[in-house]
Amino acid sequence: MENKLIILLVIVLGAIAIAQLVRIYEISSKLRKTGEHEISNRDNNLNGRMMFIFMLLLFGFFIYLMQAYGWTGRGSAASDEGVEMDWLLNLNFVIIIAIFFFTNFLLFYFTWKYVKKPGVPAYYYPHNNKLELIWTIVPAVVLAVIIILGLQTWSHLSGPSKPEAEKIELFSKQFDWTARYSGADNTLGLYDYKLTLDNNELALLTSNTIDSALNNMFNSSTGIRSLQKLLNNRDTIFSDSTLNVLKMDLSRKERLYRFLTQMKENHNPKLDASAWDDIIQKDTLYLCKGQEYEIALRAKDVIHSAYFPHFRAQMNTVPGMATRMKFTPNKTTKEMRQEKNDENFNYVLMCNKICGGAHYKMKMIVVVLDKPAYKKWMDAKKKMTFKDQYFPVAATTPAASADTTAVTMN
Ligand SMILES: [Cu+2]
Repeated sequence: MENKLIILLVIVLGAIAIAQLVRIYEISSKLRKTGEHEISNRDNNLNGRMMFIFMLLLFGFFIYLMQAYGWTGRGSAASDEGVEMDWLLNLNFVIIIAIFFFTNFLLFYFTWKYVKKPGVPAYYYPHNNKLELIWTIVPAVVLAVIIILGLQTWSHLSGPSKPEAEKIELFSKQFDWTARYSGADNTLGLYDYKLTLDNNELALLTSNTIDSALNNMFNSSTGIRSLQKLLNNRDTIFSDSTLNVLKMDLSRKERLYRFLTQMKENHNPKLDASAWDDIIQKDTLYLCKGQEYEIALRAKDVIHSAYFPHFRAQMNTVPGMATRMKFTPNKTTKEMRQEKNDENFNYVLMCNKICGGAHYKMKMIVVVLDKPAYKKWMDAKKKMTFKDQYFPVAATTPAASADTTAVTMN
């Protein structure tokens, strides 16, 4: 509060001071008997020279900033795709910076060199076809080169990944990330949002998870059975509005139950295996140097954006829509720590879309390991698959078509 008052005071006093200075100048020029609009040669020369000095300061400061913050301030890329993208970005910067220096040099140098001199009239130079041609064709060619190279890079970076790419899914919700590795078969199991349960946060689709969802829909404390019981209970009298809410809830759950029954009928149990061996990983995403990753992206609630600044990779995650990206990390965390001379450095996956109140902390640490270390980590992880974690007793082969009411899993 105090600070704001002082700032306001400084602004007001500054404005008054400038007004007073202008007044003094007006009075003094009246005393000198020259009009305010007549600018002396001395003033002209001074302004011309100051323009030139300003140019030197501007260029000096620009070069200093580039030095201080390292070229464009991004640090080195940590993926093959990032290196490619940085090359293109650097080319753009070289062009932009060269033009920046060239045009600003002309602007300030000419103001100084062609400062008004007594008795020299301004040179009238209305048109030059050659010049017009040059400054149309040169930018057109440069732009065409930038666009063609850009399209090439974009189609390469967004194109399909190689068959040997490891498949990972990133599941986003307010406000965290969950990774799902595709396991030994390198195939991500299917999913359906209607199967979302506490023991199936990612809504993976298997015979057992369908049963589990059916069971929950029917038997849980807020399930169809208890709702029916409540509504049929003659001893309890509900108000009309409560009755409406209960009936709507019941009909919604009955509809979902029908969907789930259909899902169960149409489900091919052979697909279970691809979901059972998936590995669900929270908090830290482990990746392997030199391994290409094909990342499938999902959102549960609102739009998020998966942003890996060091890999130069970013893609929106959209509810109800499958998006993807790919990249190949090319420096381990250890190597990057050495390069940056920072023992605490970590790669990071951030949400780059304002997705709600705690958006700012929606991130995941990313650790890039070398091949042996990654294999060791993965081998340990393979002992705790989705099945091991949540459905340890479930059948791996075509599930016995369990009677839904007999399933005791909650
Ligand atoms: Cu988010």
